[in-house]
Order: sequence, then structure tokens, then C-alpha cells
Amino acid sequence: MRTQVGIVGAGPAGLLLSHLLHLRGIESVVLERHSRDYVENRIRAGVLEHTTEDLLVQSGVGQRMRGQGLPHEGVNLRFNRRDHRIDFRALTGRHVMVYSQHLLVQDLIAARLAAGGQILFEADEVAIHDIATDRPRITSRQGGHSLELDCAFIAGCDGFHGICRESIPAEALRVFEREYPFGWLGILAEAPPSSPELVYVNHERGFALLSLRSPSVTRLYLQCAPDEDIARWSDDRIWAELRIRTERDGFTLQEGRILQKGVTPMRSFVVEPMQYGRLFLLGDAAHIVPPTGAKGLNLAVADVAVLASALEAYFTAGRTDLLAAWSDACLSRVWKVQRFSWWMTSMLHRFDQHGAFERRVQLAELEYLAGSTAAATALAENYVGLPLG
Ligand code: FAS
Ligand code: PHB
Repeated sequence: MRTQVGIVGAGPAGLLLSHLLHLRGIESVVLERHSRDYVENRIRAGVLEHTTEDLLVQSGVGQRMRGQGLPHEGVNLRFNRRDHRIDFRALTGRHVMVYSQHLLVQDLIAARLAAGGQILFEADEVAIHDIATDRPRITSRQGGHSLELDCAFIAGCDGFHGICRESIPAEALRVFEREYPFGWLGILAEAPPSSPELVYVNHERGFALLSLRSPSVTRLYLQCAPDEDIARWSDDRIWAELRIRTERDGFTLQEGRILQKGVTPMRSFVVEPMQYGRLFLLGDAAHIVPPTGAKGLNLAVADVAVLASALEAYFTAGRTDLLAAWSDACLSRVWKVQRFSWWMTSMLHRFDQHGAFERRVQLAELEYLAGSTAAATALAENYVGLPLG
């Protein structure tokens, strides 16, 4: 088989890249190790920046998002049992869109297949070769048959645990990493949202987040140990802890049947450069942010938008300058988003090593945010999404 761009991974990065390349008349083939059903039902992100929303609408895959998504004009910070709203609309003129990542993945797969796109699901033993030459290849086994894909470029969109980043010689990469001494216990529950907008809670017992997926399905998170054993958390225990951490006068936590629960470790991770030869690393394959800033998916989309334009310039005009500048262009945004996500995480979580002094400083930072338009604007600007490029 032969194509222009071989893409490993059918997450938001791989699928959106294949879609944008198609709109530019550039062929691609996506290889995904899991089944279609698995990737279309994997619960992950839920908040889209306005830049992501605009790109999805402009590229023709935003209909269902616009129909079912929930625009949020602000977010709430809860500490000392009081709420402080950050008004995105007033401070930035923008909103964010609450729309589940798995629905976006379904929309992108449907659009690719409707346009005759090739997505090879259940592709086993995916391996990439000759990435330092101008004829990279991808090999794999699918349905018991071996396949070889000759490409001009490879896009590594295979997430943090994928094979593409590992295929780059270690000495060619610089790794920046921070592991956090906690994780998130996340639940999906059959209950109406307890608040019309997201609520980020700083509590002496640990962080909590009230998020949502729809008027009847809520998404909630609790700070826990990074290696927390979910089996030790009965549904009753989860609701009891959420009630304590989200307590506030006049507030009632809406509870319901827990549909799904799991623990996610928290890390900040970046590799530099994000390109090696004819291989480009996008999204979680190149960088991970703690979810406190709701940025992972949106950062993947930003990588894709910049690469699609650079590949178009190469295939239509033979330009190599944009491809050569791509990694640095992305990293400038990646580090700003890393800073924001680390800052939100540091401000809102309980650190065991913190003493009374650090606790007071955290609360003072939140008080300052609640009382300063300048500080609230900085948070709002970063949350709704920094301009692309
Ligand atoms: P993905 O991990 O989504 O996709 C990679 C794909 O590659 C997968 O389908 C995988 O199966 C495939 N793959 C891996 N290895 C392969 C191989 N060897 N061969 C073939 N295929 C292979 N981000 C936000 O912006 N907002 C949020 O609210 C948010 N909440 C989150 C909550 C949780 C619990 C988690 C875990 C993450 C959250 N994130 C959030 C971040 C998350 O959304 C990621 O950033 C996003 O999925 C990144 O997309 P991709 O880079 O496409 O990687
Ligand atoms: C989610 O809805 O899953 C979500 C929202 C905001 C975050 C992280 C996750 O910061």
C-alpha cells in the first residue's frame, strides 16, 4: 500500500489530521490498534476551547457538537465553602463548549468513512521504519494478514503509551517530566448536573471537580492517591466524599447511579523536538498535561491544525520551511499550556508536603483571583484558549 501521510492512532489527533488533510486533497491512512467500538466509546475529555470549536465547525464536522454541545460562559472556583465565578464572556468575549470527546471521535470517524477515508481498526503490531529517510514505512498485521504502508510522512498520533515516540533514538529527544503526588478518581453518573457550569473545588481534604456531559449525565472527579485502588471506593463512599468536599450553603449535590469509575494518574510531560526526520509526534504522543486545565484534547487539535497547513504547503508548493518550523511553533504553545495546567493544578490540589504556610498561600491566591479582574482575565484567556499560531 502507498499513501502520502501514514497516521498511527485513531484518537482526536489522528482522525482530525486525516480529515483536514482530506479537505486539502492530501491522502492518508489511519492505523488503530483497537476496534471502532472501543475508540468510539472511550470516556475522556469534555471541554473544547473556542479555537477547537471554530476549527471543527469550519472543517464541516461541528454539526452535532453545535446541536448537542453545551456552551459555557464561565467557570466557578469553590474554596472556603464559597463560589467565585470567572465570567469568560465578560472577560474575553468567548465561551468554551462542553462536548464529550468520544462523541467528537464518532463524528470524525463518520466523516472520514463517508468521504471514503481509510481507517484500519484492530491493526496489530504496528511498527514504523526508515523515519530518517524520505521513504518511511509502517508495517502491521490486520485480520491475520501483514501489511506494509509506504508514505512520504508519518504522523505519530498514538498517545502517551504508543510506539511512535519510542521509535525515535533517545539521544535525539529531550524529555521534560513532572509526576504529581496524586491522581483523579473520575466517575460518570446518571444524574442531572449539580451546577449549570463547571465547579473547581479547593478543599482541605483534596480537590474536586463538578463537570457534566449532558442534562442527565454528570462527570465528577476527586483528588486521590496516584495508585489509588478503585476497588476500595464503593459508590456510597464516593458520594459521601463528594458531598463533604463540595459542601456550600444552599448547594445540593445531585447523585445517581454511577455508570463508570476509574483513577487517572497526573503528569506533565513534553518531548523536544516533536519531529524526527519524516515522523511528527502530535497530541499525547508528544505532550501530556494534568487535566485540571482541560487542555489535553485542545492541545492535540492545535498541533494538528498547524501540521495540516504545513503539509499542504509541502504537497502543493514543495515548501519545507513550515514543516521545519512546525515543532518550534507547537512547542511555544505547548509550554504556555503546560504552565497554565501546572498552575491550575498547584492552586487547586492538596499537597501532603504542604504545611500551614503553603495552605494559606494557596487560599490567598484564590482570594486574589476572586477579587482581581486582571487575574481573572488571565485565567479566562488561558481557559477559553490562546489564539492558534
Ligand atoms: P489518544 O490517546 O486519545 O489517541 C491515541 C490513539 O492511538 C488511541 O486510539 C490508541 O488506541 C491508539 N494507539 C496507541 N498505540 C497504538 C499502536 N501501537 N498502534 C495503533 N494505534 C495505537 N483533555 C481535555 O482537553 N479536556 C478534558 O476535559 C480532559 N479530560 C481528560 C480526562 C481523562 C480521564 C483523561 C485520561 C484525559 C483527559 N484529557 C482531557 C486528555 C485527553 O483528552 C487527551 O489529551 C486526548 O485524548 C489526546 O488525544 P490523542 O493525542 O489523539 O491521543
Ligand atoms: C471533564 O469534563 O472531563 C473535565 C472537565 C474539566 C477538566 C477536566 C475534565 O479540567
